[in-house]
Amino acid sequence: MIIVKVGGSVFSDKKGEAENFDEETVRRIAKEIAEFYPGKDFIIVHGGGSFGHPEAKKYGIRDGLPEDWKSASLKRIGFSLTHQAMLRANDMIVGVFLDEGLPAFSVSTSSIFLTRNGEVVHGDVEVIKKLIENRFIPILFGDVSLDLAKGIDILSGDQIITYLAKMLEPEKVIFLMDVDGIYDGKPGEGELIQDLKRAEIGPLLERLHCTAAGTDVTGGICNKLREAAKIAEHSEVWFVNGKIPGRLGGAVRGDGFGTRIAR
Ligand code: ATP
Ligand code: IP8
Repeated sequence: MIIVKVGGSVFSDKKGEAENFDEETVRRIAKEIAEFYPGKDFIIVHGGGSFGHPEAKKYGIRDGLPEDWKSASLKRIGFSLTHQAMLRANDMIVGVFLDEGLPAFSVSTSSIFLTRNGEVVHGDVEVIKKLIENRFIPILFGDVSLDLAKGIDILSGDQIITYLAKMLEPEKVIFLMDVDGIYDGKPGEGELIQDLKRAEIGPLLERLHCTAAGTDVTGGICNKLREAAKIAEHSEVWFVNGKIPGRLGGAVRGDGFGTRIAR
């Protein structure tokens, strides 16, 4: 089984207008997956991109539900609007996969996961296992979540993958991003790291100043790297450029160009 994260930076321009969607890239990703399916099982998890992040930020979903009724009422509306934005992204992605003849099936994240401060504490993986057994391609997504500590929160696609990797022990996890992999510094300034060891992730986070919060509601590359360190206990991990044809296929075969964390 291979888990592919289609980053929000791949299917949309996160700095562009709200809900912009790069259909051509998603179609090419679906075609690359079709080269390996049904020989291999896939689970797709996509991120928020220009759909979930702006809404989540606007309504301060990560701050949880406040005590005061009036502000909590507005947050509840924002919680649902953020989810609806994610459903629209998911609908477009699932639509493209179906169009390419792949049996994609949408799994609404907030209906099967509960979090505590953004970390999964409960997940109904039985549904996902059964979908795989019946040869579907489940498509999950970063979403809002009901949270045991704060009432409500955001669950990143990256945290979902950590949980799935622990429960399902996939052969590989492939993160598709809009850059060639993980850089030792800012992309374009630092060097691309092709072989990353799990033990090197802590010092890299410090070099990338990952103690400070980023602009992304789920923490951007810092969150991804922290989760990758946990995922690598269960699976090989790749970070490749999802905008460039063939990079996903290369990671699936194992001879790809990008960053690899061996198990
Ligand atoms: P989403 O969370 O919406 O799904 P995503 O999974 O595509 O998005 P981001 O959280 O946006 O990923 O992280 C990828 C971005 O991180 C890239 O666009 C890249 O420019 C940026 N980035 C910053 N520092 C680094 C680095 N050292 N190595 C790789 N990418 C980096
Ligand atoms: O982009 C975030 O998921 P991510 C989901 O995978 C929302 O971190 C709703 C912002």
